[in-house]
Amino acid sequence: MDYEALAEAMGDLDEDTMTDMLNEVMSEDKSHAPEAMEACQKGMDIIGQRFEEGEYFVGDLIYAGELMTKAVDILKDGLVSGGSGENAAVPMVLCTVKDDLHDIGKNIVRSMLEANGFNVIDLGIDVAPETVVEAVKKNNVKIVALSGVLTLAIDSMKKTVEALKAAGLDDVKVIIGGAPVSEEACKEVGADEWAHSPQKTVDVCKAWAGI
Ligand code: B12
Repeated sequence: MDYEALAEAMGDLDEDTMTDMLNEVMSEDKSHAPEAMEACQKGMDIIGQRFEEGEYFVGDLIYAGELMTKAVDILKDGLVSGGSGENAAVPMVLCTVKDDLHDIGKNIVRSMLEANGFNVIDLGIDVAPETVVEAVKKNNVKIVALSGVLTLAIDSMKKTVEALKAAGLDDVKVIIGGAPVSEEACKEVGADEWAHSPQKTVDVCKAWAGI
């Protein structure tokens, strides 16, 4: 498989070529799904760049979102790692933080967590810190995963962690993820862990849950 060409097809918003290539990956060898996913993300970077340069518009971003959702759908079966269906589902909260409406990355992370034995309470997008606190209390959750793609999401993540601490929920572990997240951002936010890859998220959450 020519992953460069796949990234380019995504970057060009060429749905037919992208779909054909992804179906080919899945029919040949599902274990290559992560590489195909990575290529699609590279394609998303091309799209972001073209948007910044004024070549693409918001309508193109919306279409890109639909293409990425379709890509995840096709690749899904090849993205789950090992699974642990025999464990009772561990509850955890996941959401995209306040003022951020991006949810494609969050949805990928949710699929992988669910496939690995978590009962993911997905609060959706643009979620206020108080909503996270309420959900954690109501469901007696010990793990929270926060997603954000906008630079300003870091501030919302920080406010969410502060709200959890202010509510006395100090024993709740928080992992943050998404494009602007880094070691430095993790420290600033006061989170316990950070990740870009959904696989790392799964590993960290499993270790926290003891599964
Ligand atoms: C699709 C898209 C949209 C779609 C979103 C559709 C949807 N349902 O999500 C729409 C059209 C709605 C949109 C809107 C906007 N967007 Co937009 N969008 C994108 C685009 C092209 C792709 C994002 C994406 O889905 N990537 C693919 C996913 C799979 O990657 P990901 O989210 O990073 O997730 C991965 C990891 O980060 C990680 N991960 C994600 N979440 C989590 C969570 C945890 C806990 C963990 C551990 C890991 C993890 O796992 C994922 C899989 O590997 C990006 C460009 C880019 N290169 O990212 C711009 C981009 C993010 N958008 C941008 C902008 C500016 C906007 C708008 C302000 C545009 C406008 N003028 O209106 C609005 C903002 C709306 C808002 N308030 O949120 C900028 C952000 C700039 C910045 N740094 O702040 C970008 C970077 C484009 C650019 N280069 O300018 N956008």
